[in-house]
Amino acid sequence: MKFIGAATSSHQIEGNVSNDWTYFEEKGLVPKVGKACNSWMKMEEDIKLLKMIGANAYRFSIEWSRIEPDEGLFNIKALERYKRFVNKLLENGIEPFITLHHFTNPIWFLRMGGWVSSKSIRFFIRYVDFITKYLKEVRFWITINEPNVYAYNGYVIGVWPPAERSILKAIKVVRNMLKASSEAYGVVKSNINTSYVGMAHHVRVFRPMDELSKIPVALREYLFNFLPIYSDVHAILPPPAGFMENLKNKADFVGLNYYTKDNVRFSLKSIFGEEVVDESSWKNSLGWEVYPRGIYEVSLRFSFGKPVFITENGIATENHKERLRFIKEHFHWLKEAMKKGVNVLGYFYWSLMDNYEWKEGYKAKFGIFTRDRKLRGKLNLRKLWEG
Ligand code: IFM
Repeated sequence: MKFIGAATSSHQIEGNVSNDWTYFEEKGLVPKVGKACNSWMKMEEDIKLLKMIGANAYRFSIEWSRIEPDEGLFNIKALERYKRFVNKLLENGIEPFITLHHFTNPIWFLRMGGWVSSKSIRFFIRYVDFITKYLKEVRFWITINEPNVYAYNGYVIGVWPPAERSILKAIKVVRNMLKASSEAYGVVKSNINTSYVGMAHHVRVFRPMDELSKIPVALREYLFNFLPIYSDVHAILPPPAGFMENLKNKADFVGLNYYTKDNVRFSLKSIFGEEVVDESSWKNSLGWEVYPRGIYEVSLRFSFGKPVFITENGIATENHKERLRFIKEHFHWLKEAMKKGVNVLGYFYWSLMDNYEWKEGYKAKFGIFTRDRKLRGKLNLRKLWEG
């Protein structure tokens, strides 16, 4: 495997941001982020951490609200900060993988209707153009992270900003994000012709509890897993996000964020059925079932013949030995997928250090390092992969 490293996102680690999440913090919807890991001030220290774990790649995101705090007004100083960081990574032999959108938005963007509005595409493209004209040394770009999770939490169950509950809006959000990503692909390519561009998709294994439960599983499988990836790799918008219309560009690779398996039972209360907890299974500290074989299943099912990056995979635990076991078992199954022909080019552990886990605040400990950058126990990703 060529690239091995860890992943983070701007809102979760940088600290002192002002965006739609901090706006909804004030309304009491989500926990306060505060200083997070203070990475905006200490980015360079994060490079030392990456070297300690044998990483040759780092996936992180750019905070749109820092770059364009007011509509159309770009903050070049903020972009220079990222550029210095990128160059430091490269000097240290670490390949930067930049995510352009990882859940958070500038407040003005939210006021303009956010991702529900069709104007969102134009706004996003302008921002992407500004970034990629300037950061030409970066080859690997992830346009948008987990549109399915973003739309579900923000617009279906309303537990994330902007706290809406409308299936119709959720569909518009997914549609606009997929269109924006496809257009962004063209912009990145025209600014950096050596670039490699795709999305990061959250995928789950869904297990039906019995024959009848195959119905809600099929629905989840289609809407949550299949639709965004299919659209990304084929440049076609399937229903209900579209009418099979063509998009502008196809992704170069499939990025998969894999964490867990949901056991699903048919229920008259919801077309999506209900989740059933398997008491005997291995779970992370948030109660998510740990199912290492799943990384094999999703890689086989969703690679669509494209190169694959595991853009996220991780466990919330404070137990170092448990984290080691988690990584080893996922590596085992990833190698099995490669034996079956999946072209896996890279793996990113989530996360480099404990950080702000959205609705859960700071209680989930996904980090190899703690929030104050202490190593939990010896861990070298490259050696674990090769061993
Ligand atoms: O922390 C998140 C990340 O922002 C997106 N993917 C899942 C992670 C763990 O929940």
